[in-house]
Amino acid sequence: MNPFYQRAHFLTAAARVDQCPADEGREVAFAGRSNAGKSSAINALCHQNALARTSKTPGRTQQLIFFQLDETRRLVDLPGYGYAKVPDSVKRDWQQHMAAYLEQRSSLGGLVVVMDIRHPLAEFDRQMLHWGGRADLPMLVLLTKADKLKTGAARATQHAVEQAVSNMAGQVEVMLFSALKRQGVESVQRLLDRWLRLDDAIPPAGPSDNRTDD
Ligand SMILES: Nc1nc2c(ncn2[C@@H]2O[C@H](COP(=O)(O)OP(=O)(O)O)[C@@H](O)[C@H]2O)c(=O)[nH]1
Ligand SMILES: [Mg+2]
Repeated sequence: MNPFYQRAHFLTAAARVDQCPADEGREVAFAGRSNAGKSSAINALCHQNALARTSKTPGRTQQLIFFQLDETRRLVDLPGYGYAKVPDSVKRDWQQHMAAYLEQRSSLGGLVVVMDIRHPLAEFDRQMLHWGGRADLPMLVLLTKADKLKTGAARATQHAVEQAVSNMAGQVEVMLFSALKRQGVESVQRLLDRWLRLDDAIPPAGPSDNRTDD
């Protein structure tokens, strides 16, 4: 258990970018198509069952949900949309808001794009990675529901996605994750620590002045 992420709690929801909390401190945003497993991933990372509501019905929420970690740090659950049947007006509205948020938000320290490992790099995901790259954000592709594949197949998908994103602009990492099995939780937390600038504040477990890998 990581007590820092465990203290996450709901802060506010914003229907529009100008309703977001003050652009201060540091935050990390999570994006993903509905049903990709985004809420489950946020819950697993924060060791909570119902922080971000999970649902078997692909979502309707079009809000940015802010979770407070401490005085200056936040996680943000970005709105996604379903597989098909989204009216063009909704898509356009969403695109305007996401582009504006990713480009303008100075407290944004990184972007996590959550993908169902069985359906990675959909149009939605590529769009997010494109905007994240344009905004010069460090990014993480989180291949979740890894428990649905055998280890070899999961690793093969990870490599294929790594190949694909290496051709895109920006710094993108790719990790395997399972909310169900708690796979990848600590690796993601370590990355978020960096993006949230926690690594300076929290001393490592061992001696900090003479770290070598021996
Ligand atoms: N097997 C498995 N199922 C998952 C995992 N993460 C999410 N799910 C399931 O996928 C569905 C959608 O998850 P949810 O977190 O609500 O997706 P969201 O719409 O992206 O927030 C739910 O039925 C979850 O139980 C996982 O790691 N493994
Ligand atoms: Mg959700």
